[in-house]
Amino acid sequence: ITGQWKQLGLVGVPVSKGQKKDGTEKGPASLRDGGLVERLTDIGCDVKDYGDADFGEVNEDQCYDNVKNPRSVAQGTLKTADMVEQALRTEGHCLAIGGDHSMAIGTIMGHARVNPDMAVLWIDAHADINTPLTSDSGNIHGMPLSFLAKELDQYVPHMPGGWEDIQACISVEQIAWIGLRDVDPGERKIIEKYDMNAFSMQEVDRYGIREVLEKAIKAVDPDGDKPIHVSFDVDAMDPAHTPSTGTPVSGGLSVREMSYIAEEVADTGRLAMVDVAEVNPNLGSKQDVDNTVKSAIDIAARFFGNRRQGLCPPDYDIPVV
Ligand code: 6HN
Ligand code: MN
Ligand code: MN
Repeated sequence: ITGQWKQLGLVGVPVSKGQKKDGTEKGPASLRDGGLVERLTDIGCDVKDYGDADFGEVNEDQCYDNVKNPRSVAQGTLKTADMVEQALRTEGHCLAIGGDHSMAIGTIMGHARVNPDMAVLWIDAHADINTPLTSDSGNIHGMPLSFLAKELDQYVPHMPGGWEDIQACISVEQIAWIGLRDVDPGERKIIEKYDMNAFSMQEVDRYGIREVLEKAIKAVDPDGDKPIHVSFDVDAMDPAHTPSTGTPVSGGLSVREMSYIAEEVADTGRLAMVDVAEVNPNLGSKQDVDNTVKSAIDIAARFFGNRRQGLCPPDYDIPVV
């Protein structure tokens, strides 16, 4: 048994306040309506849907310096963390569907309560490690890793409205990126200063996806014994496949490269949790939205056991005439 026939908790994270475009709050609904649960069930997953984390409404959510909507994001993050923790403790595996990528503050926080030594694969066009002070946009979805990495604590201001309860829970060594092609200067500085494991599209072009994935996993899980958390931003893929996303960047991962990542990570047998972030059904044409939802569901299913070589349930018998 590789990745399939898994007990799986599903958690919706309908956050959109981590960036400025409305629509990502409908990401979880668009993935559910697109048939996500049926697809996972079809490949043998036993899915328990925990519903959506409550992001409610925070009135009077003033910026903190340039950081937008800090209280709304913090409060939803704390709820997300609790739901993810519960799903992981009960089901053993969890799929979190967003939501902008600020969702990962909560999912990784919740995951760290269960598996503090997890390895994180961050599959994204962006590094998402701006601090509130290096960020030009003030959008929290570009900052999640700066709140999560202990080494960066000194660079992150203590914000009000729930952030008191959000503590860095992983180390820079536990993180590897794949797919980068739009990295801000402050982010690049952090990557270099902490000698972090960053594989941009240049490395994908130089080594091919096989070697890049091998290097990335070796870097964060050298002995092959750590639970793996994949944070998959759909903008890691080329916008040809996932156009309905807030910050598309051309020259992304192909369906084949992304499928390979998902199949190989599933094959490790150590995949604990996947985030699917940045699906925004408000952006693009109906066709764009359908394509984006389909790509996201296809890849999520691959992480949890669907393979290009085909699948056969363990009790299948060839019908005899
Ligand atoms: N994402 N680096 C840019 C920023 O605003 O900090 C873009 C971030 C994109 C975040 O796609 O999850
Ligand atoms: Mn991104
Ligand atoms: Mn991202």
